[in-house]
Amino acid sequence: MSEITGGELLVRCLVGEGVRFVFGLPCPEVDPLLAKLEQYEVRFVPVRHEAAAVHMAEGLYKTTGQVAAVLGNPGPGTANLIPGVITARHEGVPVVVITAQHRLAIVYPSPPSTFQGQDQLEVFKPVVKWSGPILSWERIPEVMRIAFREMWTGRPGPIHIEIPAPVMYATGDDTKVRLLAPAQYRAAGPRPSEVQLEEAARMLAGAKRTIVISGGGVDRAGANEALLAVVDLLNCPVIGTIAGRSSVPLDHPNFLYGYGPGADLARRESDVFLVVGSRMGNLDIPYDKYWGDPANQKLIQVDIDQRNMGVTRPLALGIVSDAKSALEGLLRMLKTERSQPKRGADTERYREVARKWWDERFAPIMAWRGPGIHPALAMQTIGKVFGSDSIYVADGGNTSLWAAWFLPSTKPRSYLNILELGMLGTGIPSAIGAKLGNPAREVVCVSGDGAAGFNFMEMQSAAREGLKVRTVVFAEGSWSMEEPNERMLYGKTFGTEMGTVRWDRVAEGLGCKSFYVDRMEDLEAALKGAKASDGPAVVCLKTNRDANLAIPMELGLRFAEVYQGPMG
Ligand SMILES: Cc1ncc(C[n+]2csc(CCOP(=O)(O)OP(=O)(O)O)c2C)c(N)n1
Ligand SMILES: [Mg+2]
Repeated sequence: MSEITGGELLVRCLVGEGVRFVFGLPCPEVDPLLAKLEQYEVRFVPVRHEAAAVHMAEGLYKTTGQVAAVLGNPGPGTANLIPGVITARHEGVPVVVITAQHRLAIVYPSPPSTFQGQDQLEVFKPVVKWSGPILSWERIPEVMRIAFREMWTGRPGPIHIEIPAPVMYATGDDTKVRLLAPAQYRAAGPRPSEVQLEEAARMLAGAKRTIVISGGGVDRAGANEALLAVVDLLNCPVIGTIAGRSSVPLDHPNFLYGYGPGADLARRESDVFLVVGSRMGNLDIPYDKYWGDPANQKLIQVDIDQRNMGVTRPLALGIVSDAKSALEGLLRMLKTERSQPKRGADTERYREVARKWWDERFAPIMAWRGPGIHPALAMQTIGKVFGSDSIYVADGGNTSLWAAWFLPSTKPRSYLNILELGMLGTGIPSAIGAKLGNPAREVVCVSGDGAAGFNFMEMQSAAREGLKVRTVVFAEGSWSMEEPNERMLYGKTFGTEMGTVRWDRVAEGLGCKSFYVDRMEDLEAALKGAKASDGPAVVCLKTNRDANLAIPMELGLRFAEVYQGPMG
């Protein structure tokens, strides 16, 4: 028998769930937990803003599948967590949000006299999957089990527990509590039924033309290999959704870019769709004009969450399942189907349309010779220097569009962008989380200068923690993405002018290696310098403002339809 604190018991629960990182700031109310982290080999990473703590957890999870915990002190630290938590909720990122609380005699309700007092449970309820207090030492393991069950039910997301200081400091006999391993209190899955798999295989094998659409859920489930095996067997086109960019290799022979006429044609001609790990949200413009007439199509959708089924396109068969087991099961069934589809010719026809369209749309950019630096060409150079094995984190407005189009194909789980909430400022902290989880890999954050400003101070966290994160800031000095609407409707801009920031000089002050580039011919050397730095590095890239605004018209219009619905 030994007496342990509530803080230590909580750490044991976290470790049992695979938590290896805690992000946040210290405060007396959580010190019993912090004091024990090292003993349990959990790394505490202090931050410069609590929202960034959650974005770090997001980068770690998206690249490794590991869940982290974040901390907020009573009052302000907890309030600061909220933008990060909302982002995680939208992104389907599981995070353990731990908020501290004062002694119970002064909360719920907090009288106006309470310093840093707020009834935090009510603030968090609408933004997390589940929220609850732990009011006694004895209940810590049980309440954590409730929280983790909720976290992993359906689409994952943040859960919130609140622990008042007296419970953190309370001690109890550790032989009196039972800690259960995850498999002892929650089931794996959900799994597909054999009947569902048979039906899906029959539909696919009997189709005239099939198409596979791969969403971010494929990355999250580690189902990439199984997905490609199904694509290879069907020899049909595969489209990655906007959020699922790294779920399929862009250089796969069956890959089709989703935002152009090649993919439109493929979708319209297909009579059976297999959609995996995607809600077919507005960002993928799931409108009949691009996706075809649902009356002629059968949609098979595989998703971890019932709530994502048939949201924008009607279903023929919905399979609520973990993507990996569904695809592995489907592969097994397809192999036993007698009729094996052969569709290579169609795929090549679509790819030819896509290729021609792409080359025409981007020809002016490829021919661009200045003045200054074009963000698209800069992205290509970044890809050349950092290659296909790096983890890329994109942040910003137009900057993140150039990134999506011109950064290289990546490995699974290796292209991060906040594509559900579109929260600017996540890039740098997310890259830090990614680097913590993948110390041997290069992690490169490309960021708009607007986006960079939100959490740039975290580059100091990277310096302090010795993390070789590379950040390239596209510093044209504007909130560019907001300019076209102002110009079009009012003939002028307002509020988009940002002023000049020398991000390299700021970075220097934060303890990073820094580079400034305003000529294309110097870019490669600066990037190589950043890559060779033995600490975090920042490249301030002065790009051409007009070039950053010159999104090809047709693509710009498609993005407008994300917001406005189908036009024309
Ligand atoms: C936190 C947040 N505030 C505002 C917006 C709206 N918004 C979307 S893109 C954008 C401009 C981004 O500017 P920058 O990061 O410099 O990228 P650029 O468009 O200039 O390439 C803004 C303000 C947002 N998505 N997130
Ligand atoms: Mg900008």
